Amino acid sequence: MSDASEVRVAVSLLEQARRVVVLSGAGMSAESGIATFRSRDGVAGLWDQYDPMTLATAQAFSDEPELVWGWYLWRIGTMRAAAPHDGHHAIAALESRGNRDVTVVTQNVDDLHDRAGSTRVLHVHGQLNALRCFDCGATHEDAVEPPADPVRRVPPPRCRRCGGLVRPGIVWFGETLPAEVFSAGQEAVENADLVLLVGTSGVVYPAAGLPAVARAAGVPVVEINPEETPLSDMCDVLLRRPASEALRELATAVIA
Ligand code: BJW
Ligand code: ZN
Repeated sequence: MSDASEVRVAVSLLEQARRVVVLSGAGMSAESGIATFRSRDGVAGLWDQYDPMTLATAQAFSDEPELVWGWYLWRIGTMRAAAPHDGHHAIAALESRGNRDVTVVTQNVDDLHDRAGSTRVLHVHGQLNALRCFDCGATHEDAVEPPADPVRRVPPPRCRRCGGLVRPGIVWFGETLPAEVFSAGQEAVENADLVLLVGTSGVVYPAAGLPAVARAAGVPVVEINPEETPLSDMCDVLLRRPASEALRELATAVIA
């Protein structure tokens, strides 16, 4: 199919869909200035020699808490400075303008979908802002401030309950996803009329298994990603465009 006819098919699927699920990954936030995991574009000099995969583990935090906390504090600062783009707003508009239920199942640990106005956002990999104790799990409510000039090593805050180290409330490799959040996402996918798969490389499980859940339930999947992914073959429509552009075009076409 040509690009124009792929867009026409996607618009027609969206027009007929009452229950829409958006599965988003790091590419969704890229145009807001948040670096993806598997491309090194846009990563600040201080961190450009670090592979996020080696920092995003409980073992790394145990071994080098100041390095890992420094990285997350930098990312908290980046997230606060970022704003939702047209694609986030388009998803929120699909929900607020029209008779559609829209569920966002995001692997992203930022809050850009929420800040754009989407009201049903399932954060399957947790949220950067939700701090908790590494030892006892208590939530940590004290505000944290990223340093004005980024530094590599920062001691993590201490838990008020047990004195343990405070960690970001996200899901590291080898950790289980929040069970209720993930099963709500699975259920939303199974019961959807359409799934929009936006900006994910589709290599991290179990989230990468959700398009197959859609496929098994007979739900059409539209992939929005400038690059091919291991999930492309199971998608019904491929929009090889940046998220902001493709989502803006789809939403404009279906919102009266
Ligand atoms: C654009 C764009 C633009 C660019 N517009 N697009 C089954 C098989 C094999 C392995 C496993 C399996 N089940 C579990 C595993 C192990 C592991 C895993 O999946 N490993 C694989 C890498 C092989 N999974 C886990 O460990 C998970 N836990 C688990 O399964 O628990 C059960 C268990 C416990 C113990 C033992 C065994 C099992 C947990 C996974 C947690 C992932 N955590 C991270 C870090 C979060 C914290 C943080 O933020 O630091 O989550 S890893 C990182 O990858 C992050 C992301 O959410 C995740 C996915 O990445 P994503 O979003 O796809 O981003 P990228 O960068 O990869 O891709 C960006 C895409 O955007 C690209 O395609 C671009 O082209 C595109 N793009 N610009 C649209 N403008
Ligand atoms: Zn504690």
